[in-house]
Parts: sequence; structure tokens; C-alpha cells
Amino acid sequence: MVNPPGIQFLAPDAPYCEPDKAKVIIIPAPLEYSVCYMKGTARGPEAILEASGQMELYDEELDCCPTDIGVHTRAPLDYSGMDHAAALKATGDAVREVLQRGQFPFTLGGEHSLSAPVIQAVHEHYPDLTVVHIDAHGDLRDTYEGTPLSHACIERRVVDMGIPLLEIGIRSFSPEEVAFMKTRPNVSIVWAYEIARGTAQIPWERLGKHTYITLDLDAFDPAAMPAVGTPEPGGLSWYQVLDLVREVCRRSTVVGMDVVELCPMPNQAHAEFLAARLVHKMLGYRFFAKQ
Ligand SMILES: [Mn+2]
Repeated sequence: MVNPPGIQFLAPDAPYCEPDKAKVIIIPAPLEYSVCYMKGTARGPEAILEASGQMELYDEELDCCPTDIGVHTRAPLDYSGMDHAAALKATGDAVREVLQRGQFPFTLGGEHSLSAPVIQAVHEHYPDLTVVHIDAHGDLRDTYEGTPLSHACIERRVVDMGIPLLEIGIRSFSPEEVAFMKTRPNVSIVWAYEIARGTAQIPWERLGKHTYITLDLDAFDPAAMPAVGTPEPGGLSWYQVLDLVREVCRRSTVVGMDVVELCPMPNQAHAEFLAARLVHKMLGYRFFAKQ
């Protein structure tokens, strides 16, 4: 690995681990190729890492410091000179390397298209994988703007891999996606309005032994998380998202996670702080909330 070291996730006095001793490897993936509306998600990982430096390490809900397990942030992936396909391959390879070393990959985006090669890499290690996709969008198009690699297609690629899919928080869905979803019993969708109205019946029985969580920050309501490329009204609250992640972690062994699509905005800081705290909470639930 020739990239210079980047910023570490968390405060300077956090108990960092050597790359080969850490349980978790944070992978900053500043990918930006197919974003269609607001640009700037390439700066997302760095903004999360910078905000994390201001964060307390104690989790009051779990009564522990989740990062005591050892969290190392590797150098950001360097996509310079790569086309989209090569950048996706490099991202998948980085995750593959982490898994081969027996560590837990947590990828920070960057645009959501990175999740397809990442999930492919995780699926190679865990063939019984289920994907939980928390997002405003279904991302189930076959192609978008002429490419199957788009952020709008990543869950379609997951279905192509034969992986069962549970989508939660969805509120922006195309007729093409509805038609597709209705033919696929392996795809379950929990709409945002069902969660907001308290009528959601989440089919947790769909989770297998191993689960991957991909979390697009536009799943949150734009009031809480305005710094995304395609904000949609009627999103989830902070505690609704936390409860979902905690429930997945209790019911299944989560073997990889990503948080994607932060698109930092000028003159505000709450979006990157939310994203940084979210990563911290997700690690806590993964490693300390197991029943
Ligand atoms: Mn989305």
C-alpha cells in the first residue's frame, strides 16, 4: 500500500490499533462518478473523519467505548486516473484484503455505487449473506444514464448476485423498479411511510446468519441530514435508524457495513457530525449489542 496515511477515525487520544491488530478497518472511499444532482460526495469520507475527531468515545446506551475493540483507518483509496469500473474494482479489492486478514470492513463513501463491489467481496467470504439496504431509494434499476454501474443500480447488482435483499426507508421508487420487485420474492421492501406511521412489519425472518448493512445517508429525513446528493422528504429519524441497525445486529452476525453519500455542505457541520456519530453507533451495536 503506497498511499500516505490519512486521518484516523476518532479523537487523537483514541486507542488506535496497528493495522494488523485492529478488529475493524475503516476504508475511506472518496468515489464520485455517477452522482446526478448535488456534487461533492468525494469529500464525504474526509468530512466524516474530521468530524469524528470531536466526538466522545463513550456510548451511554451500551456503557462502553465501542472503539476499544481496535479501529484502524486505512489511507483513503486513491482513484486518480481510474475510470468508474476500475475504481469500483479497487474498492472491492480493498475490502477483500480486509476480509482475508480476518478483519471487519467499514467503508465510508463516496457515492453509493461502491457498495456493489464491496458486497460482492463480502459475499465471496459469506455465501449465505443477506443485504440490509437503508435508503430513500430502491436502487433497483437495471441501468441508469446508460450504465449498470450507477448508484441507482447497486441493489439490482446485489439481486443479480443472488443475494436476498431487505430494503428499508424507501420513498423514491420508479415504475421499472416496482415491476422488477414484484417478480422477485428475494426482495423485501419496507416503505418509509410505514415506519413513520408505525405500521411497518419488518420481515426480520428474512435475515440469515450473515448480514451486510449498506446505509445511504439520504435514508434520514433531510431535516436531520441535508448533506446528500438527492434529498427526499419524509425520511427516518436518528433513533429510527439506530433502532433498525441495532435490531439487525441483534438478529444476525453483521460482517460488513458502509455509510455512503455524504455530500458536505458549506457553513454547516451537523451533517458530518451525524455521519461520524452514526459510524460510532453502528460499531457499538455490531460489537456490543449482541444478545
Ligand atoms: Mn439513496
